[in-house]
Amino acid sequence: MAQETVSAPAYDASSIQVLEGLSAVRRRPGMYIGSTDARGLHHLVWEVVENSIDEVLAGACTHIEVTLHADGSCTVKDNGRGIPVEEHPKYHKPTLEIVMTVLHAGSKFDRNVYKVSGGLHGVGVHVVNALSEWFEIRVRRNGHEYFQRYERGAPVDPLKIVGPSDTTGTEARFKPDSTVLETVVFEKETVERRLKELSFLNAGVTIGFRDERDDTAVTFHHAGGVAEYVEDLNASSNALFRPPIYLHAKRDTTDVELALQYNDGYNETTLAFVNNINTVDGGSHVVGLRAALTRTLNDYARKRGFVKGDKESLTGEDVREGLTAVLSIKVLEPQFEGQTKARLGNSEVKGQVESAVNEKLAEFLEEHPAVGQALISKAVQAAQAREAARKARELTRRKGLLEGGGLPGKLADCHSRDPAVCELFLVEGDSAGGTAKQGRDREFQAVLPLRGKILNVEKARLDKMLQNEHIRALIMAIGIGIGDETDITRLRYHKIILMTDADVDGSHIRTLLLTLFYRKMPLLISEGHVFIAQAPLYRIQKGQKFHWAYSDEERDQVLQEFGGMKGVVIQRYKGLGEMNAGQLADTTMRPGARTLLRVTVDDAARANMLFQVLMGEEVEPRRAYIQEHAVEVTNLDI
Ligand code: 0RA
Repeated sequence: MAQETVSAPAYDASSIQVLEGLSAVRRRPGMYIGSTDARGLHHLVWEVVENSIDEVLAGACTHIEVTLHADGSCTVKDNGRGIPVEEHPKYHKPTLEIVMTVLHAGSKFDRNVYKVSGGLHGVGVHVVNALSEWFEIRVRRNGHEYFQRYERGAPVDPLKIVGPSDTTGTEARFKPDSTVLETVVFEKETVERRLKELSFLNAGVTIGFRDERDDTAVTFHHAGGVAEYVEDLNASSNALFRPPIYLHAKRDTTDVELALQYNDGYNETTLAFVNNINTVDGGSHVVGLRAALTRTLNDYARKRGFVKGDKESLTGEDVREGLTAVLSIKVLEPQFEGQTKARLGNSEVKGQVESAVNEKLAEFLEEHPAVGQALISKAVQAAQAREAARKARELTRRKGLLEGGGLPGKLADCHSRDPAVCELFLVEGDSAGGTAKQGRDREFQAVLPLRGKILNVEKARLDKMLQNEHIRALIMAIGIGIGDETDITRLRYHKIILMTDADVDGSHIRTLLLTLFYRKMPLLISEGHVFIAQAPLYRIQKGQKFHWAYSDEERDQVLQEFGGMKGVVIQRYKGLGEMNAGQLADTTMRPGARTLLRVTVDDAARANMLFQVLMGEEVEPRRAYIQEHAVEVTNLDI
């Protein structure tokens, strides 16, 4: 097949502008994709996939296929209409080339009215192109297959027709550029999780995911959309009714979709999305949802005589106990706020969501009295437990004061009173706790030993939890309180460092603590105060020289440097308790020498999920599961 050039290359003023635009992206990638770490890297995939999702929303696409290739590149293929190749009226070049090289070229087309602005998403495919070592785009449209290759954002050749085609669609393959990004290795689980999420949020679309690096493939398709999402989230819990409640309504131009179900647990899981973006920090839509839930359930409870008089009423916490909900709204011009652009700012949306949910939920409960009954008795029980918790809290508070200063006896506090420099090490076991106390720098490092399995947070209500000696010590030491009453300005240490053994018990405690923080002190995590200390696994000695190794790979590397095994002594550390104070300080505690991993909201959310999966199962399989899925934390910090 002869290759046919669609347009002659024109190297004019507009081409120069394009090149300048691309080099701006390459100079400051963080401005476009948020960061140049793993998070930024995955943004490249989201950007391309979301363009395909726009075709789904336009009713023009049913299948998307994402492939991670062994050479480090990624392909996103869809059966949409294909990016237009026709000459662009302003630039006199194929529109495809404009989409690939110029800011927001696609937005002129009004493909999808619900755009993502003010966030890190929706920056345009040209940003992905600029940050790719190479980018090959294939478009099937008008009976032809078109192809063009770019390198670091610039076209290598003009757009060409490379063959006939009786289908339509877009196929983009790109290799992230390691000279502008810190990491270029895609994480299977991150990609898989997002694709699964998108398949729930866009009912009916089929999303295939193939990882050629380990030769695995999965397909996601959920005709039930967000309702199926809630079922999936509740799969390992006991639902109080089935199927989940599903509501759909429009207020002005805002489209509101909500699915909810209660389980017999005590925690809330609400996922909220705006134009398919997960708003992990909430925002006006979540505020509206909460207001509507409280209002509608109180009205319903009062009308049916479950709650009497004006004094008695269900609080927000009561009606959210055991709630699993997925809220997915579409907003015309969303404003995303906050550091990670993960909170919705539009104030008008609160009233829109509130009104839509009030109306539809009240209607639903009228038509399904059995569901209403289950839901209200759950909330009434929660209200009773809340009252008990209040009493327990009063008790701890008074007790804390009697003990002096409200600090737990087990805490070895530091001298400094400047929270910004202070660190709190949470150490597993009294013996490792003792070593850490000796090895620390008393000026700014405090140590709190925690013993064994702290508590089963999932099963325990707040009142139960506060009765646990370890949890109480932890809360007092951290200083910000718990639940709805936290005050982050009272934080006593800006670094809370989990120091646990690299074994099953260690990861169990870590999962528990992360879950506790995630649920009861979420700001601690979202503001980046929680860290995981990395203890070495090996000490490798040859003659006078020795090295610490923190992984098997590192061990092998050191052995290579030492020229093999001859005369080498390898000591394996199974727990923190096996090191003496000096060793622990040198390897794990002292700034400059140690490696700390900062826990992200994602990490904590994963711990939370893991925790849920583990509940109620037998001990042995649970241990195996923890070992296999131990929460990995990826964000490095020294
Ligand atoms: C601009 C206009 C149209 C489609 C697209 C862009 C488009 C972009 C991407 C990116 C990945 N897959 C895509 N599919 C389509 C509308 C074209 C028309 O009206 O025919």
